[in-house]
Amino acid sequence: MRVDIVTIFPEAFAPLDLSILRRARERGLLEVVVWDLREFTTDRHRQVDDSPFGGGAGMVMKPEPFFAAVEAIRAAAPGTSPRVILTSPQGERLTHAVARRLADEPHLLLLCGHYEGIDERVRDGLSTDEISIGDYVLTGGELPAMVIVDAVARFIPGVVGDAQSVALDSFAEGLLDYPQYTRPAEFRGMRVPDVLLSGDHDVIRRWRHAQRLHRTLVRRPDLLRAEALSAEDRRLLEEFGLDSA
Ligand code: 9D3
Repeated sequence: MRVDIVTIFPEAFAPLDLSILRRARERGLLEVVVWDLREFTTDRHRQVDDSPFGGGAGMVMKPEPFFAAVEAIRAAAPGTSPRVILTSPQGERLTHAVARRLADEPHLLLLCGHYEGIDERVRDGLSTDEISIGDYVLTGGELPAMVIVDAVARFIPGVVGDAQSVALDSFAEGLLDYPQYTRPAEFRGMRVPDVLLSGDHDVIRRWRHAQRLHRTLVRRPDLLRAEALSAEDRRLLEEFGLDSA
């Protein structure tokens, strides 16, 4: 997958050179190109924003540099037609399902906004999608763009070493994770549950599943969909003393 990112802060994307994403890029599974929006201005002051028509506080990001940047990126990647994603607090909320859908695309182009907002013509004439990462206000679209790249990259085959961990991941199954332990078996008086030391893998599997259900019921009952629960799950939930969703 190719990902192009347009931003006024290219240095903010240093984290994409770390860890799993670095390895994905080195292996050619993911190609990320970061573009400086200011390079696409034509005036002496390299101005990317201006005051709003109609008045009001703050500044609005000008449309021309975004259009010029997207045109340059399209020319640099002929043949593919990118999804053009505007990061914005007003976008569709990023979820597991949205990330998985985007991972099927060969080319994503992310536009990072700032200030009070972006000229509406960028939204109308340039973007195909608008995505928010959650209901809180950030100072810009850079962190959201990195969150999107990270969440999407996990679904590219080969990026996460263990494909099973992607398939079984909390939100894929609609359940939170079970508690995990490693050595030592006792630490500062806190013991690892005996069942995990028993060696009985069938019992362990059932214990872990019950833990996931219990955790999800207590912490995130909104994730429990009745139709995704087996008869055994419903029995367990009743045993926990509460009704399922
Ligand atoms: C909703 C606030 N807007 C009203 C004037 C102004 C505004 C605030 C912050 C416009 C843009 C921003 C910068 N945030 C993003 O660009 C952003 C974002 C976010 O703030 N929260 C969650 N997801 C995203 S995606 C892009």
